[in-house]
Amino acid sequence: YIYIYIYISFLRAPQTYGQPFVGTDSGPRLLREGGLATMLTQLGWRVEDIADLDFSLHEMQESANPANARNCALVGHASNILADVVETKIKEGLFPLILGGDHSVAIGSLTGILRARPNTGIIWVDAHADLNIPETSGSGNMHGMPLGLLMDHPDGAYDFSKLPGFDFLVDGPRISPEQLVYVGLRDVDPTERLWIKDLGIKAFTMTDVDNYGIGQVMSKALDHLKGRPLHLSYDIDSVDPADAPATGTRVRGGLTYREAHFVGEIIARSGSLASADIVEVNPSLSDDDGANETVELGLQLITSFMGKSII
Ligand code: EXY
Ligand code: MN
Ligand code: MN
Ligand code: MN
Repeated sequence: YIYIYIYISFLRAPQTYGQPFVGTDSGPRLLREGGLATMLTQLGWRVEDIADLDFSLHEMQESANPANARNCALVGHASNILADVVETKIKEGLFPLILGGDHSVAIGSLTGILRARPNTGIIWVDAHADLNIPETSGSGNMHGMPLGLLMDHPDGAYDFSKLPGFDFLVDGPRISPEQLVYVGLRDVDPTERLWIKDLGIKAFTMTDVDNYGIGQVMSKALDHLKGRPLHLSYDIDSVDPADAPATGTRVRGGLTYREAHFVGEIIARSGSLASADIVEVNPSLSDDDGANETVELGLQLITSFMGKSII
């Protein structure tokens, strides 16, 4: 026999500065303590579990915290670190599994992924479009901006030289609209809606899930990205708050427990998944039961997209 081991590298990205609540930074620790490594080993993966990435930044100027891009120096610093680690792990032949943290971690993970594999297809499973930039954001929270900042716009991509902490992205990789598919949208801001239409981004909302069923939605989504290595960015708030209460921006009317698993299962079956993030688990925003349920859901979703099948 020849044994081929495929390694996953968990990258624990305890980022919480992309949104206003404390607690999102404990997501990675709880997923790990919940037995993630064992669950993945049982599926046949070899697992590399490195320590939490250290995103601390000791000196910061007041100007690095503008109201329209809160904590941008901290988010930029973390993104720069994560981008380098993700790029390195991919080039070493590992599958990076990024445990967030809030969704601003995707700025770093996508940058690393695109440097290593520019033609990656991105499946963004989320209640939100995360397509703001500081100039369009109503909240200034950077977890609502990862795709907006990295998207290549016809009138010019975002100019990172004006955003403290983001110099490393001035000539960084950009996402072209056809590389992205949304699944699960139900809370989209007016400018995000305009951009989705103008840029022609493939978007499957909850209305589409109701109309076609999750099976057809996913087959259309995968078809749109055919031939590309896939990155799955799984925001736990895509799932209905009944099953995922411990998260910062709950929106009713989300994916059911089974729909959420089906998304993972069918992506695993495509054989093209090459990297993933799971984000926005925040145990401090719910009672203990809700926190445990949400962490458990996160673990189960990871095993689904990493290849667990029912039989
Ligand atoms: N669109 C809103 C904003 O930009 O503030 C809400 C963003 C929530 C982002 C969450 C994590 O996906
Ligand atoms: Mn998100
Ligand atoms: Mn979201
Ligand atoms: Mn419950």
